[in-house]
Amino acid sequence: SGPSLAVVGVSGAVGQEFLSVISDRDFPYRSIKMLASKRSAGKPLTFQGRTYTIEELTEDSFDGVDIALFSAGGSISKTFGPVAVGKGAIVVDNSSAFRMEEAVPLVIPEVNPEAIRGFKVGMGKGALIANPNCSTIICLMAATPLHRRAKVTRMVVSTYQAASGAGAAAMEELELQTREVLEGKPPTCNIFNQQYAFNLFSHNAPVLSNGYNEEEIKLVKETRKIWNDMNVRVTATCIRVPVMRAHAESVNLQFEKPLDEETARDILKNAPGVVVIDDRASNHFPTPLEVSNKDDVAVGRIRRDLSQNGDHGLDIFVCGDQIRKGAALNAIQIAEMLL
Ligand code: 2RA
Repeated sequence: SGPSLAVVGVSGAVGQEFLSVISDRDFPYRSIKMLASKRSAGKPLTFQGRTYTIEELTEDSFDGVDIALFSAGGSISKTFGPVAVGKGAIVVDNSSAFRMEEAVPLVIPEVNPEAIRGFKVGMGKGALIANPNCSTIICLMAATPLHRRAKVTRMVVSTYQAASGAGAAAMEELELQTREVLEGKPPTCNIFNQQYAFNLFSHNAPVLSNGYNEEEIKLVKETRKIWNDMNVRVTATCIRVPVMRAHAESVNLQFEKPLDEETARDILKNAPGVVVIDDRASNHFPTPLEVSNKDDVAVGRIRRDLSQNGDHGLDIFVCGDQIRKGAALNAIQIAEMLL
């Protein structure tokens, strides 16, 4: 029983994580189609004891599909998302293609579930729901519970983004370069145009005329849409760091109402999908390795922003698995809300 699923981009890092999360959460499905590019079509794929053949994504891939999970890049979503919707499927799209469209809900289930109230499998028509960018999800999982209490007026984010955000090939290249550098060999630079191992650099997304890159602008725009607050002031600096699959983010928050660090810590301890790691005595705070392959986002370094007067500012440090909560888990949680 359950919906008929399609996974678009099943060979990629997020596509594979969709399957892991479906298994981990016993997501119910009547059938599941494994869809990918021509390059992967025909290959066998074993999932939950059954062997599937990966099918090439075509316009006919969505007949009878109830929920289509997309993570195959923006152009595939732009081309095939509307096709799937036209066939009556509800598309959960991990790309940025439709996130800022007025009619498209941009959803983090713990943050703004009301954005997809009424969306249900079998509601008689297709729909498209957008999964936010990973750095947005990870940041807002921690910032939103505080925003709900004291209303964030300004947020400054510095991100330390993992290789996985640039895909499986970037993770492989980081590993390869690390070996090469340790062996005194020149690093292989195919994915990024500079050495990644033992280095860090400004995020590889295109840089706009205002000097921000697209990753930073996503954080600004997606935060405003998800919080439904066009006045909140957000700025960001997104950096790529030599870490495999979990993003880290330093977040400075300015509030309309006072919010002291003890109250903030209590709010975060009770926030869904968040775990507090904030042990000053042992200097133990969130790390990418500690959140990798886990569902929860970890937050720590919770402290009053001493550059602000009174209790109107907080600094926090957040880590979250980019492939899981940053992409696949969030999408499956959205799909669970459609059942
Ligand atoms: C990145 N957020 O980390 C992008 C990919 N989703 O590069």
